Amino acid sequence: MAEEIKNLHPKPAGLVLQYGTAGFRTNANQLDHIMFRMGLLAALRSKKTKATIGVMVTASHNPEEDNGVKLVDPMGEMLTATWEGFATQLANTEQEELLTALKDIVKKEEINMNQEASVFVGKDTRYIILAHKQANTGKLKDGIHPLLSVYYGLVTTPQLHYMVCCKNTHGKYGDATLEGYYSKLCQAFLQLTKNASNRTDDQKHLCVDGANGIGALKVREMESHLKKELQISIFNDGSEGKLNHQCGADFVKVQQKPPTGIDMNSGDRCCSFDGDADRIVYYYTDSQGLFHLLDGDKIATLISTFLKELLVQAGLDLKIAVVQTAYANGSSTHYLENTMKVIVRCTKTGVKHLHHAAQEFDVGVYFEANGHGTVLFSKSAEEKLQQLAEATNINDERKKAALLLQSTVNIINQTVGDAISDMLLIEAILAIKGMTVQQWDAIYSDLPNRQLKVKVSDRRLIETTDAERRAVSPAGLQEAIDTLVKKYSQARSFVRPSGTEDVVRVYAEANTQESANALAHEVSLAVYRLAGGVGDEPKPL
Ligand code: G16
Repeated sequence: MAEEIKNLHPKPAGLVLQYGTAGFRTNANQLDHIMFRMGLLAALRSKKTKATIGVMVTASHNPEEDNGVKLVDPMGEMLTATWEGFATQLANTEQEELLTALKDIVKKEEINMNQEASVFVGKDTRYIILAHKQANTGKLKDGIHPLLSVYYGLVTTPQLHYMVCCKNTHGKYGDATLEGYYSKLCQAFLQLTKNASNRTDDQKHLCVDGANGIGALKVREMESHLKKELQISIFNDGSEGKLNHQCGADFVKVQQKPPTGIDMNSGDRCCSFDGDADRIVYYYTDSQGLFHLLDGDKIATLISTFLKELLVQAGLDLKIAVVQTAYANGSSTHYLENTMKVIVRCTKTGVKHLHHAAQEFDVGVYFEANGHGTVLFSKSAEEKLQQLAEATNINDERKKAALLLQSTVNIINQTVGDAISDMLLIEAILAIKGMTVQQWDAIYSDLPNRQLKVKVSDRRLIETTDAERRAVSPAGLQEAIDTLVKKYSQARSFVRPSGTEDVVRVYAEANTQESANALAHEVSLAVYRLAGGVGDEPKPL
């Protein structure tokens, strides 16, 4: 390992950063040494796995002044937990210890340093928004030998995950190019929508809020492949507004209102991506001007209903499950378990946790309420599907269902939640079922809910258990939450430290919006008082 790296991109003394829910995220000015060190770690991970590793430079839903970086493992999945630990250690090693810390990883993981490394690098539009961040790409490149890497330039996060998987499956998953990605997904979309009865241009129309991020650029690139079967009006394409500011999936979900910058008429079907296009939520306003949100839970319900019906028609006995987090609306869990009769699992926040839980089933549909999710098909489920689609001795109904399921597999980006792929799947399902966004919304009614953020001096003081549904520290907090929840009907509340922002998140739901707001506020106050709140006390909503 070259001695000269010792002095490159020094770490500010004392700065401590954590590889969080989705990599490192903080103000872009603090990331110089992180980019360099993650370049080095990616090269080591590649040598260890003898596969291509991805490095995505993004801070997704965070405000424009933040940036971040995360590593992508060989099958396009999130970095494995042990290596998240190495990433945190490496990030926090003081400069003079850097070489020793790297050698430690090499020793612990028994890495053959003669093994070639291969790294795919992508970035979202934060780089072009703030000129000084150009420097960060340079730092990353310093960590990875130029001959060992492929720079994809501007891509969405899920596109980079997809490329890594394509490369490591030697093209079996698809071509590791943007053109390959668009043509695989759009061909599947066109195959699926052949099964829809004639649709008007209005029915084919969708408004997309690009969050002023990369998603808008990529939807434009893809549009011609859709042959006008989906007609998209793009808003917040980055030409004017600020990234994620008053727009995008996170804003729409948390604020429960439409983004600014969108021109929507009552009844129009609309969706919002987040800054790096790995999340999507749908919405519309009704004739009374009332806003209706169709979040990750409604998306999971639509997709799992569609898949379950097709599995029955195809006569395939495959185990299907839906994976959610504590943020899932109580009504969605109730509907899935009691009406749809599917298995429901709850995991900690972070798609890496949902992804692993979904892998335990033949068909695992996983979605966070914030719109981050996808569907996983086990290898054996895909094989059974393939056999059925090729069978000659089955009736037309089974054959049709098998072919629809095959196209569904092809439209989905199984590596990670992907706003573009999810959008195409949802549009195809609505088209095939001849369903309006209002009919989809009416499947069940959400319990009113509210999310808030509380600033504390050290959010690590809050520790949770039971898939983040209960707080074990600080002392007295869970008891306070339990007492508050008892005051309201159909109520539930929990708190957890964010892994992407320096805040504690508070979630509350109850039978009325007033109660959900009041409960969220009271729980925020409890967090503020018992967990070292900073700044002003939370005010009632
Ligand atoms: C990331 C993760 C998501 C998570 C979200 C918020 O999303 O990929 O799984 O739900 O952060 O996490 P937290 O509540 O810990 O801040 P994104 O879209 O920002 O990459």
